[in-house]
Amino acid sequence: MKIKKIFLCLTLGMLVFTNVSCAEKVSEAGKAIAANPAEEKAIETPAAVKEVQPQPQEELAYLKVEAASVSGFDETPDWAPRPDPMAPFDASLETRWSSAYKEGEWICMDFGKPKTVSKIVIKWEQAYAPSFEILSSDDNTTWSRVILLADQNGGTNEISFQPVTTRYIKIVGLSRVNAEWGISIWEIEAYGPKDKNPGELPYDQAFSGKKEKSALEKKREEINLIEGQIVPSPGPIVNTEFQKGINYTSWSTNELKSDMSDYSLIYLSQLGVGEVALMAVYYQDDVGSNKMYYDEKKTTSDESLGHAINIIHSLGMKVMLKPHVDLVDEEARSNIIPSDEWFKNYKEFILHYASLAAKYNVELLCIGTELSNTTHERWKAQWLDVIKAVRKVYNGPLIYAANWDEYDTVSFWNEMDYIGMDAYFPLTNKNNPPKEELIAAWNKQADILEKWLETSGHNKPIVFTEIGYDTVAGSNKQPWRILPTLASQVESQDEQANCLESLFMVLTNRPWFKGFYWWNYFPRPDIGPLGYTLRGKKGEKILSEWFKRLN
Ligand SMILES: [Ca+2]
Repeated sequence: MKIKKIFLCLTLGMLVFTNVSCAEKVSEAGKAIAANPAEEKAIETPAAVKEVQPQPQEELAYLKVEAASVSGFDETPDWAPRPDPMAPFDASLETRWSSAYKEGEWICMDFGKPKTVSKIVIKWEQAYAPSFEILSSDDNTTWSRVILLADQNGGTNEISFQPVTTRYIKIVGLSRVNAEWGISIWEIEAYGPKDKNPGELPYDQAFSGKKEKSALEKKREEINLIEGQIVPSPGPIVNTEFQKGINYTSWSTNELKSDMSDYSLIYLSQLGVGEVALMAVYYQDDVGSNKMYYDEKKTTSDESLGHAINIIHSLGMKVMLKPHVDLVDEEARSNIIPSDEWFKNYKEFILHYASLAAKYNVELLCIGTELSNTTHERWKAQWLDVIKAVRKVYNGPLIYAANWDEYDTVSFWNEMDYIGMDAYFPLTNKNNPPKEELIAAWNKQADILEKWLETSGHNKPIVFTEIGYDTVAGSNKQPWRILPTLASQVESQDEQANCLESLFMVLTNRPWFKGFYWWNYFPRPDIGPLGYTLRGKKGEKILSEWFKRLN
């Protein structure tokens, strides 16, 4: 974890500090400003700033926060954590505050009475604020600026300053690392001189109920990864095996090597998950572009993938590596217009991941996802060339993830070990249909697939590389859709659970069906209630019961 220490002290009424290189980054302290700090955005230049060595550290007491309030909450259906202003004050890196997607969002902590504060620690989620200010107030109305910081890099900020006696402290985001996001914080800790804060408990005792390590933390300690070593596979995926999978999705560089991700993978292994699909996402500007590229802010790094694969293998689970191409303009990847140049670049992209799969003992490689416009007969020779090259560097089985409306035009199924489908087939045209109707719908769909296997002559097992339903009423009607907004949706854990149960009930009886990968699970445990994830929901019990029963 990145730790940035900022020491600050007040000399002759003026801020002085180290580790902050330019004068523009800090303003004068103690200046009363507007009650709505978001309105004051200008970064002030102090008259004079003198760098000094940090003062010797006093013994500090942890200052317990009694209450908190925030300017707003993230309302994204798939991503948003529970809207709890106290989430950054619970000593848990599994809970966080995520703001509305605006500038100037703030979180305010209330100590319940005046306390003397000299240090704030902020543990940012990946949506950090490069510039932010810390304000103090005695009445939650009139605010004074304690410090303003710019050019920060997220991770953990440890901010020390001359003690201020205050009941309220507010942290105001002044910029966002990604303008498409809000700002988000796992934990905030406040400290002050021990002699000025009598009666405060040490941090550990303030959260004595949390002192006990969680089962996930204990299990993580048992996993001993040695740097540079690659964990062997627990065994190949064989043809007779029912793949009990989930898609484990991250759209950021380092998330898959975080402790949080390790805990989530342990959690998944305890549910009975047998296979974890990991994405590697490259970006292409639009459907007509010939080139897909690694995005340094969003593509999961090879190091993070390697770490996650090692953890998954340590837990006895297997891996499907599933590279994706996402379009920057958010058009569907199924509309990509291929060319020989596109295939040349695609081959390079997929060979990179074939090599990574070989290196880390990955059990199944998906050579493409929902590239409908590239997989029909017209481009068969190009795909055969890609597949031949992949087989030279990777010995394990291959699968292609066809979109639900694409599978019958893919020209290279004969070269695959499995027929993969992202199986977002519409089931009924009703909200919350009775389970019997969902079972009937799945039987009808299974018959269609069975007939297609017979008539096409493809003697291969089918695996659903993706299948999933939002946790909302009507999710079975168009399971592929992306929810527009939270506000217009009605939660339905029942419909999601019934869709999953009927899938199990029907397809486990079809001998050609060899499993599925639920879309989706996140490394974060605190994902919003309406999305595809099953974490903590009714459907998860069904998933776990069936997974533990199968094989
Ligand atoms: Ca927390």
